[in-house]
Amino acid sequence: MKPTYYITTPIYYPSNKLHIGNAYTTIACDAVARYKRLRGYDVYYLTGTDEHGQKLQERAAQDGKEPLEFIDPVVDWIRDLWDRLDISYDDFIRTTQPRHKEVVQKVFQRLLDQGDIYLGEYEGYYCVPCEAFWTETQAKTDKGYFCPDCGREVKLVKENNYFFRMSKYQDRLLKHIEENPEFIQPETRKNEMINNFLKPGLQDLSVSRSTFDWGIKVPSDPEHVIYVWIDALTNYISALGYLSDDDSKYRRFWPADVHMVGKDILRFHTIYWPILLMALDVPLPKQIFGHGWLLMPDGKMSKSKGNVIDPKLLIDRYGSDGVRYFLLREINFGQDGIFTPESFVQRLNFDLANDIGNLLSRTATMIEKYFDGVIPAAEVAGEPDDSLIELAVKTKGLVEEHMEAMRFSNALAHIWELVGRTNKYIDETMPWNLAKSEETKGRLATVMYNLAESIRISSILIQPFMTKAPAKIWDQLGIVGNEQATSWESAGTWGGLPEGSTVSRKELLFPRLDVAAELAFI
Ligand code: ME8
Repeated sequence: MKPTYYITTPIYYPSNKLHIGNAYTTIACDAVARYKRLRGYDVYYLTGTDEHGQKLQERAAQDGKEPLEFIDPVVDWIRDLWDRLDISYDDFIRTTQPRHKEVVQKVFQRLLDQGDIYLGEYEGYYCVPCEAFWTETQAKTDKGYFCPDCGREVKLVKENNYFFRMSKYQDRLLKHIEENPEFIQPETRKNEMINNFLKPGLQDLSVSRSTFDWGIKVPSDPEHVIYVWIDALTNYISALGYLSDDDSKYRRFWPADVHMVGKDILRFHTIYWPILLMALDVPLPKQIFGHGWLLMPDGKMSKSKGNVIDPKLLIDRYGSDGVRYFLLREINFGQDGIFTPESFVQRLNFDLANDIGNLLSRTATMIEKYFDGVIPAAEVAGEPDDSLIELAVKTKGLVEEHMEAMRFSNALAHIWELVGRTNKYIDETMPWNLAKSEETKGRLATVMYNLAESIRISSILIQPFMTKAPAKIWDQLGIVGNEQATSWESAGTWGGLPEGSTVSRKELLFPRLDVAAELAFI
């Protein structure tokens, strides 16, 4: 039996079309899912949409629509976005699906029956965009009451609500976090959660609302809908069939290996969610990774600032590989990073068109010219071959080391070091000179083989990040369908490229962009 790996994205609010910030998390998860599959894991990759709550109800009403009438087309748009980005998810959960609603109701009822949930009166502040409750002290400023997370004004609400006894589990959670250093990543965010939220002490959490009705009803008291975060977080187990007739996936894949989230929602995932699971006596996820923001030059992307970038626009013009590569290479995953049109066009030109695209095209051209397109056998040689080979065979291990720690940018940097080294190898060996004499034909053959072999290794290692380029490269190297020469394992050994394969130069892997024209476009 293969080892399992369960990875999740946040389930996004379909209150608007998504922007590249949301796509960023999903692309990162996709890189991990693909990487783990290549390493032989049975991967379950879950994504979906978070469809209840006051924000969505208000948003639909703005357009004069019923919630689902508004949401359905947005969800279609989102699924189309994931298709265009080649997101290899295994399941897409919508919180309005019966399979999810039934589980949420059972969970709520169980917690009510065992006394972890009780009815009380809530008075406090509510942030609709974040769907978050705040106390007077948390929300108060000199100018009024504002959400500490997003800075928007909060509403005072007074309702009869159900409450969850969070404080009962607080010490257990603190102990768990301290004893499991991998639980909250990156490390700095862990301290933030402990010092800002856990150490000051948890208040009981209001887990129902009764002043609007777009949500899952409390089974024993249908005047109340279940708080949207309790509803949403449960998706991670409802999608696996927890408490349902067929819970085989739950038994196979839970606990999750990683919940990938933006730092904005780390609090919900590292405090509410584990406590809910503890109350249900369900094992906790192994890791919650809170990554940084994708920023625009003028700050965080937001609709009101008008600085959001529509990912479909970028994909249509530059291809999904370009978008995926840029986001994973440009930004250190745990940290904030800036999207600038200049850096985007530059990376596509330098890293993709020049470095790898040109390397493939030059190599294929030379093999066609000097060897009629047939990859020749290599002869034994010394430098600079040895140093190229040494770097090529160690790159796989370095990529793996960084992928295990979600350091996508470092993993890519190592692959590009190999690509760069291979380009330098052309300058060092000067094949055009070797081609001048019959005597150096053997040396020329070795150089050609080494170039093609180094490209083969790089093309295998880029698979988690780019979905289209690897097959295009294999096509040009004549190894499409050759499982052995394209397997992940084979990237760790030199010589996997069979001599005698036929090279055929095709269209450029990545076209070179006209900087001025593209800056005008983005
Ligand atoms: O919070 N940079 O959904 P949401 C990086 N429904 N990532 C960004 C980003 C940016 N500028 N903007 C958004 C919700 N994200 C809830 C989640 S989960 C049980 C419920 C990403 O549509 C990031 O992953 O507001 C962030 O956490 C998520 O989108 C928020 O998506």
